[in-house]
Amino acid sequence: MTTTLPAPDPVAPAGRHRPQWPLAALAGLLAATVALGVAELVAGLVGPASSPVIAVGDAVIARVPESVKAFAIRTFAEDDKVALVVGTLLVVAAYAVLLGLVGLRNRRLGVLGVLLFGAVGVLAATTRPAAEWPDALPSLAAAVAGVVALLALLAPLGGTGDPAGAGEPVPVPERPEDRRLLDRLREVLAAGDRASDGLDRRRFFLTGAVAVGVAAVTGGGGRLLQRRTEVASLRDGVELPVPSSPAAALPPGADLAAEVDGLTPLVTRNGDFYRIDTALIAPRIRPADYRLELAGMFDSPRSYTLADLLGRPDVIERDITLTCVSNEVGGALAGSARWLGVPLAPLLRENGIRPGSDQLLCRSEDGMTIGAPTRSALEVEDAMLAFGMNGEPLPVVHGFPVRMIIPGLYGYVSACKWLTRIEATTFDAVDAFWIERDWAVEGPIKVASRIDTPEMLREFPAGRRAIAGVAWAQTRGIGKVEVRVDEEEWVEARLSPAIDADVWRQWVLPYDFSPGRHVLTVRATSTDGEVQTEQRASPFPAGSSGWHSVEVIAG
Ligand SMILES: Nc1nc2c(c(=O)[nH]1)N[C@H]1C(S)=C(S)[C@@H](COP(=O)(O)O)O[C@H]1N2
Ligand SMILES: [Mo]
Repeated sequence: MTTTLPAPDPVAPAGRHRPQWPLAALAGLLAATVALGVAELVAGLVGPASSPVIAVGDAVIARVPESVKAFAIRTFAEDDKVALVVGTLLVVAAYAVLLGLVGLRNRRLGVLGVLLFGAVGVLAATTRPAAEWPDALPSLAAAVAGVVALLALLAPLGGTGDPAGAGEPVPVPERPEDRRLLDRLREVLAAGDRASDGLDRRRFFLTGAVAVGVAAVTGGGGRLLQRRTEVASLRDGVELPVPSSPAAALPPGADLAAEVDGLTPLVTRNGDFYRIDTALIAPRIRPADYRLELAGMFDSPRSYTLADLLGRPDVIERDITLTCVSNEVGGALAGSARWLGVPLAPLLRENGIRPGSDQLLCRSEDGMTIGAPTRSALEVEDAMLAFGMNGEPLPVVHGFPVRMIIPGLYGYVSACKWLTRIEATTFDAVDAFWIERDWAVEGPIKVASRIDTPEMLREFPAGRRAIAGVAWAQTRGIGKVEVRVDEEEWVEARLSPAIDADVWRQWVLPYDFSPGRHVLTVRATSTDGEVQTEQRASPFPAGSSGWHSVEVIAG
């Protein structure tokens, strides 16, 4: 009868060996760093959105439930994308450590793990709406580099380089002298392991240093390449037309922010304008390649180049406040800009838009779909295709080269950025992206007001001080803003001059603060008499409502 003993475990050898698993974990991390570095380099050649980190992040955004998205926007505000990239990297790091540990025991499994990682990258990069096959290259290159790096880094650590024989039970010889021979063999092998320990470490750290170098050079080089392909420089070459219908110059003193510290400026600078979209990397469209395609329920749909749009005789310039449906009461997801573009209605009519269409399904370069009501596009004054923002071509993150703007509708049902296609259709026929996710089909902006200053819970000297903020009711205009301090009567605030019904108005109320805590509340009324509702609603599914209230401290 033969009994069997387990083979000596090469990972946990007997004796005074220092454990190898921390080095194996490090090997996994370094291999991942090399893989990501190489991926960035190839992405530099193929296009930034093909980077596996970006592609996986994009894929996550497209698939997470609304509640998680809302949580991310709430928690990280506009850093939500940074948070996602950091989160993706943390998951990759944890997976890399695991692969290092698994690989130490079983190379084949380790290699398989790296290939799986590459496959996820390939899948994410090639299933994006605008994907082309070269988008798979960064992930493929990353997988190859990852395998090479992992094997090279694990080699000095020993372990089961050849999984074929390792781990299999060795029959225990029946003759005692054979058994002694086997034991002796094991001792010699273990001694050899110990003797080579220092040497192996040196080789490990040398290999590790090479890995860090490779990762730094490829990653850094990739970043540089990616920057070189930026469209930002092309944007500078776009020459904006002079509007045939310019916006009136702002009257002197129109911007009350000049007199009140902490009040939101009347016009939001492009760099300060809130940004909400699902694109980790904003689509880069070369002006010469741009086409706007009309499709669906038109009698004679055509397509437009950027030059076609810029060259139209009916260019308008308008001040409009854009608002996000995700804005919380008192939130900052609203901004005002001077937009330059062509009015939508004549363009739609020229192409023979059919009366049966009630939805314009707008598609962006990155595959996003935004469904705007056809009636609003035709009837809301100043609904436009915008190509200019505050005197510049649209910034890349705000939709360069062309986006839609419809005053009075939240961005998710009107403001499609990187707009490449307008399909005249019906709401019955198709659901746009956010509607599939159960946001309201219609998104009229609710009457809203916000207190900017004094800031919540930041102590200021008691005495006279301005309470101030902004209020908006696009298409109707703000007629009145009232402020209540503690349980006192509502008092009407002074408003900034009315510029256009589509722009917010600043409001200011000087107040004598007694020392202590005070609760300030604001409510606005539109020019057609709708008082901002006190009824609280959260942003999902049709926009937040309720009065903005802050507790302040006068010292
Ligand atoms: N292509 C595209 N367009 C988009 C979005 C998007 O995710 N993708 N988000 C919309 C939403 S929800 C809003 S509020 C506005 C925000 O525009 P901004 O980023 O220029 O402020 O863009 C809209 N247009
Ligand atoms: Mo939005």
